[in-house]
Amino acid sequence: MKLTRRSFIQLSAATTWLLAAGCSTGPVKPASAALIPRKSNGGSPAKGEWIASTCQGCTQWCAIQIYVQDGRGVRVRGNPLSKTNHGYCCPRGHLITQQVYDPDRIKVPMKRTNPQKGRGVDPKFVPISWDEALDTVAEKMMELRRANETHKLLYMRGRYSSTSTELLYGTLPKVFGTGNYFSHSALCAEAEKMGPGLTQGFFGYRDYDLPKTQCLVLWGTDPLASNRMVPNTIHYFHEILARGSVIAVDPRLSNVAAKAHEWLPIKPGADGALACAIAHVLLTEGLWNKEFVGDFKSFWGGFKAGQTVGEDEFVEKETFGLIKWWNLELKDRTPAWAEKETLIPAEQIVRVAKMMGKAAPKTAVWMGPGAAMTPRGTYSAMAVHALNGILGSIDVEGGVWQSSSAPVTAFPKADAYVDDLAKTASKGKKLDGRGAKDMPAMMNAQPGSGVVTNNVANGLLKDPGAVKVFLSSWSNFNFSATGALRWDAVMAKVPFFVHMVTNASEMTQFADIVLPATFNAAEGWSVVSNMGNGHGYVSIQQGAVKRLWDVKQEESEVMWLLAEKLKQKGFSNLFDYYSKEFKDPETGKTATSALEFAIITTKISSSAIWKPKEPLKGDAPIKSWDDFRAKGMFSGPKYSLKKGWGGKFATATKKFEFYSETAKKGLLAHAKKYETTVDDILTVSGYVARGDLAFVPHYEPPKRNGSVSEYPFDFIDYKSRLNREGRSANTAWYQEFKKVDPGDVSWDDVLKMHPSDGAKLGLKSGDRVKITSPAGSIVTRLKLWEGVRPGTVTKCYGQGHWAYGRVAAKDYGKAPRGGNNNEILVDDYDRLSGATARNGGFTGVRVEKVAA
Ligand SMILES: Nc1nc2c(c(=O)[nH]1)N[C@H]1C(S)=C(S)[C@@H](COP(=O)(O)OP(=O)(O)OC[C@H]3O[C@@H](n4cnc5c(=O)[nH]c(N)nc54)[C@H](O)[C@@H]3O)O[C@H]1N2
Ligand SMILES: Nc1nc2c(c(=O)[nH]1)N[C@H]1C(S)=C(S)[C@@H](COP(=O)(O)OP(=O)(O)OC[C@H]3O[C@@H](n4cnc5c(=O)[nH]c(N)nc54)[C@H](O)[C@@H]3O)O[C@H]1N2
Ligand code: SF4
Ligand SMILES: [Mo]
Repeated sequence: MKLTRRSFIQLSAATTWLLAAGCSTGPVKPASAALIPRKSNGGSPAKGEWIASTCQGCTQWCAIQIYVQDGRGVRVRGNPLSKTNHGYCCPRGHLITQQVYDPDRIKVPMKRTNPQKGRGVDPKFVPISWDEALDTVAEKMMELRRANETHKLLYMRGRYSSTSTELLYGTLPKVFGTGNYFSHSALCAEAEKMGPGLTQGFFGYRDYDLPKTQCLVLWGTDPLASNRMVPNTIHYFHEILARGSVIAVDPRLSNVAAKAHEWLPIKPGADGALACAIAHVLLTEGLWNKEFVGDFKSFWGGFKAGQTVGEDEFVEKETFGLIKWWNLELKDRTPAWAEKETLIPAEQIVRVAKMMGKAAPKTAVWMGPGAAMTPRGTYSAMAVHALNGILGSIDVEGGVWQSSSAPVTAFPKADAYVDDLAKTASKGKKLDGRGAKDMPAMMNAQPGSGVVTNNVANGLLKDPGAVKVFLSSWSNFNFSATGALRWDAVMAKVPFFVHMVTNASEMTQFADIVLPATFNAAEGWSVVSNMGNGHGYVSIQQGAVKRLWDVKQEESEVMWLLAEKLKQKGFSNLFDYYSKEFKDPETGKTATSALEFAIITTKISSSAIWKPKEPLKGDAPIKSWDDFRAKGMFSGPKYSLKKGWGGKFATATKKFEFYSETAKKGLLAHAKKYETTVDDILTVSGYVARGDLAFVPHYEPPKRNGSVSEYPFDFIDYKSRLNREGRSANTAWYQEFKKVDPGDVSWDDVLKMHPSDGAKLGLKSGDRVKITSPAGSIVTRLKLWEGVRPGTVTKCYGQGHWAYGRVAAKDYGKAPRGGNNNEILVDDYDRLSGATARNGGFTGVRVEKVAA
């Protein structure tokens, strides 16, 4: 492996492609014509083939195909076999070609030569070989092992590719010996899972029977543009509009709100009040679903505003605690009361509730982060999701389903390779503060089990010596995390930071070693699984295009090479594990190179599909690995209804819980750990509920950072239709088409304000304005827009990069294009889940004109 850098690059570029195309695994076969119902137009008259892959531009993880000509990817479409995207990708899928060929990608490993670190400080990166880069990383890691302080290794992942992430996130910390490994999921949408979790025992993302839904309620989400299942929503949305009703609950005129029959521009953070008022109307109007919820024993029974009901008067069927919920919370939640909290007219609340009730159970309430990723979001997520319970739409035709899955083979166990040092070191206290008295983080109703991603920065600010070596991949917390400036402060102090990414974005500016990553959707190897439209599926990533630069997949290839280096330096456990346990399911052979290792792991994960022990239900059988590569995906059978009915919900009572014994169990356990009461836990964690209210969905008034007098506007953040999470802003198409986001303009970043507020402040469209919150301030352009209510301002997330590349930043490394919302959004949490708040107007801002 002694090569000059130049010959190394040439060699690796050539062999990479040869290996990817040939290797021991056979050539990539194009999907056969019979599989392709649509006419396959190439990008040009030149010959090419559609190669299956998986898009990871959002969490739908669509099965796609890339049209490849002579190794170069030129077009993208949905995999025609997909039952979830129907052969189409959303607009972001098409950005893949620009992202993979982004001229600003990191092309070779680099090391920092400027010891000083900070925002705007030039790292003075110089190119180095992979050999030198990994040698340096391994040496730093070995110093930790020699000093018995392996827990001072921190690994944080941002986005990741389904199965291969296990080799990094799952096994590196375990075998090396650190408990300090964290996923980005608490920045993502964890609070949302608490809604179905604490009522239904299902802590996951839901599926919706869009082909059969009569009434679709889009609550705090805009799935024509973001959230999950965008292509499926685009596919069915017009049909639902034509045959039934669509209701959007969003403080901003989103894409779905613009097309919906009813738009409820709710006061930010007041979702719990609206949900409870709708529940109140459904009950007082007799519109609850009798088959799911049950009924009064006597003909004379009924729900009357302000009046309690005796628990023995009502017999529930699939649910638990309806009467407790009514008595504790709902009886006083009248539409007139809710109008004051939500600013939605009482008559509209009644009208919408009746629409929902009449279409039930074919009413699907699609709850998204807008109602959940807020400081008290657990309870509003519960309240919004519980409407599905009242409507009986849980697990029925036209309703809301739990997820489906298709099989994936687990990797061999690593336990035998975990030594005593690693075992002891992994048990230490975690840097994210999960399970602290004021941070119950009770994912799956288990206190202390949820990750608190954004709190790692606070942990490090308090104890800068806690980490000596920090590895991170596919992440950009200096941009993507609220209170982003904290990350600038933290990262400037980390002694040794290794970033494994495609682009030198904000977080990379603090790196000591930069390892150029494959752009996984086009260049990586992995098996990705997800579900949608009633089917679970698995889909392949198989290095569809030729790699132009000296990049490696961090989750597999880099792990192999790093393990090799650690072995050379005296710690062989990781390499022994990878090289002995991972066997090609076809040939039984173990890997001899990094890329072979990546391919073998992909084969292992997918072998459940092409080498099943029992015939699989679902798509036609996949006959072999080659067949799987050609087709690229496999979908399981259609969702079977009423999964949880008949006492099979995974809750404490096995019923759908309107009174959550599940939440109670978790909260009592947490209180016991601190020898205190649930009331005390809720107080220190920032919730207002006391007593039994803690266990039912209820209204918690919005928590706001910043006083109304100093910061008069509620700030609303949302995702761009073109954001591939934080990763597409450096493509010209992103900038050029930015105007597709309602109210936005191309190549710019506008703060939108209601014209009446503009008039009051003497501001007009085009003015440069400073937006200031308790966390900081950013400068951008103003646009007066009717799509937001007075008192609320909104700006899309995604712009404001000061690094990332020459398109995204105005002046790379120095000046941003627009402003990053995360520099003004306050670092705050829904502490019951540990999720970071970004919605619900929890940050107050003021807006002032500055010189143009
Ligand atoms: N204000 C605000 N903040 C948000 C959000 C929001 O809506 N508003 N959304 C939040 C959500 S839901 C999430 S999930 C997080 C995401 O935030 P993060 O987890 O931090 O991930 P990204 O910002 O998407 O990742 C960016 C980095 O990944 C690198 N990269 C791109 N493609 C690849 C690849 O294929 N492989 C590797 N190894 N690296 C790659 C790029 O160099 C880039 O710097 O952001 C959160 N932050
Ligand atoms: N286009 C696009 N799609 C994506 C992604 C992407 O980056 N781009 N990322 C994927 C990822 S990682 C995730 S986690 C999901 C996230 O799923 P999304 O549904 O995209 O989540 P958010 O970006 O948080 O969107 C919040 C929505 O809630 C609204 N909102 C804000 N405050 C409130 C409030 O107080 N009440 C109500 N009712 N609504 C409010 C906002 O206007 C916005 O429409 O999206 C995935 N899909
Ligand atoms: S960005 Fe999401 S919805 Fe769009 S094609 Fe990619 S995975 Fe599918
Ligand atoms: Mo996310």
